[in-house]
Amino acid sequence: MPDITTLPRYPPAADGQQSEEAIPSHPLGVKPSGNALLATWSLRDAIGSFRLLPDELILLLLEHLDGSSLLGIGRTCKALYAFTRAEELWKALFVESPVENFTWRGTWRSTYLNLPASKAPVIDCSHLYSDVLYRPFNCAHITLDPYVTKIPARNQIPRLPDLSPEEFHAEWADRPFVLTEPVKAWPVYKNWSVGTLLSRYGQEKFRAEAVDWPLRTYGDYMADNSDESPLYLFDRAFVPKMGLAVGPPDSTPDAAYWPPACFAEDLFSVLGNDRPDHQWLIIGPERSGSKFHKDPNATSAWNAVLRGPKYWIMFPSGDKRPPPPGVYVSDDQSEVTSPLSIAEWLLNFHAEARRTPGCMEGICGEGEILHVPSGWWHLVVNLEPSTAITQNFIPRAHLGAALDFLSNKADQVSGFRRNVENPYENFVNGMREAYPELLAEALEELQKKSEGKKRKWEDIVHGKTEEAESATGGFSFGFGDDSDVEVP
Ligand SMILES: O=C(O)CCC(=O)C(=O)O
Ligand SMILES: [Fe+2]
Repeated sequence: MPDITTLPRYPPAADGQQSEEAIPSHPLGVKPSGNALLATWSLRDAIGSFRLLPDELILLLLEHLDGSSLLGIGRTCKALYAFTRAEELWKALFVESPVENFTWRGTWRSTYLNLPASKAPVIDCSHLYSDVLYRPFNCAHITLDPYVTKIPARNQIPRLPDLSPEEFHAEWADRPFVLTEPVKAWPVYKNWSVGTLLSRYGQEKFRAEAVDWPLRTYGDYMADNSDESPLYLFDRAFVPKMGLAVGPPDSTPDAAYWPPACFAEDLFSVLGNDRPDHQWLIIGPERSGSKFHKDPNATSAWNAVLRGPKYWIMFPSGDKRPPPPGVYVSDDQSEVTSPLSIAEWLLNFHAEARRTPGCMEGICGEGEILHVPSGWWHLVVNLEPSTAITQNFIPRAHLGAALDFLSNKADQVSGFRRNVENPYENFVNGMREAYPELLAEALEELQKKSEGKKRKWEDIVHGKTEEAESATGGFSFGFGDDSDVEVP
């Protein structure tokens, strides 16, 4: 019987053919559902009443079982055994009840059961046809190359040696770019490697999504896992944990790193210790990364790669622009939904994204730093095991956006300590003291924007005012685009 190894629902992207040899076969031999069409029988025939349920539902039901029940049901037949090998089940069990001392054993199942990976039974499930079981395996093994090479010239994120603060504020605050020079002078760029970090901080715990693991354990995980969406170390407390000094080298002689001059102005610094989280250490294996999102509180960011290049794909946002292909947002933009994993997004949406106006793409290599302007969507994937530092900041060009966010999206404001009761008020007070002119300009800009919206609302409800009519030279009913109309 021929093998249909490419899933109909996951066709190779038009710009990137996945060769069949690139993806090894599933460890239990499970095949994509399409193969069932030509099969004379299936392991699924033996699962009794479960046959009536779609695979997704079987997996959902199994999510309610504890470890020993999963082992038990897995002994009843080969098909259910294959279902109980789904790594997401064991990852959830492990993360729900963390243990203090454990050894990473290559898979979540082996780690949870504390058994050597070699003890996991290899049972032939080659007569099971299931996209639900095959998909995560497929996504964990696609080659990234087709997606991150042959970037069309019009999409290429500009690359420059360095920028002065004046150049940045005048021309670049709204544009992504890569700087190739400043990070090369950082001691952390020169001295950090996985080896040096492990020997100095191996026992120190760092946050990786929902778990806090010693760096040594995370290193073991990085070196040996087959996760579709690898656990990503993202620690906001690394500066005190690692005892680092951060600051300009002239005033901080033992500085480990410092923001490049063009990013040095950060208006959130007026909040002192009451500012929201703003610096993170990011470590992850190849294929780890960040799904599409915009950075918090309308901040801009820089992301400096110390080891292992990152591929970035970015889109501007705005009232009249849809989110990137494959990304869905709720009306108030508070909820963002996109496909399960980065690999799944690449397989299904990358080709369309590359053709979409506004798309910017690039690779930020070791010793380089990338600028994420306020409000831009971005998806990032590590092309090799990677170490990076990121910092969020408010440049003067985006003060208005930050004030607007803090005052009008108060429910989406994030990263402040719980005892900071009114971030907007604190920020305005701090700005009034330190930069009164900048604050006045930004508030005036916001006032104008809000009057424009009010006017538009009035126009919709009451028809255009005479003044507005004469300005546009005629009557229009005004329902053409109400996407940015807010009730005053
Ligand atoms: O390096 C990455 O994965 C990107 C991080 C990022 O986008 C963020 O910190 O907001
Ligand atoms: Fe981000």
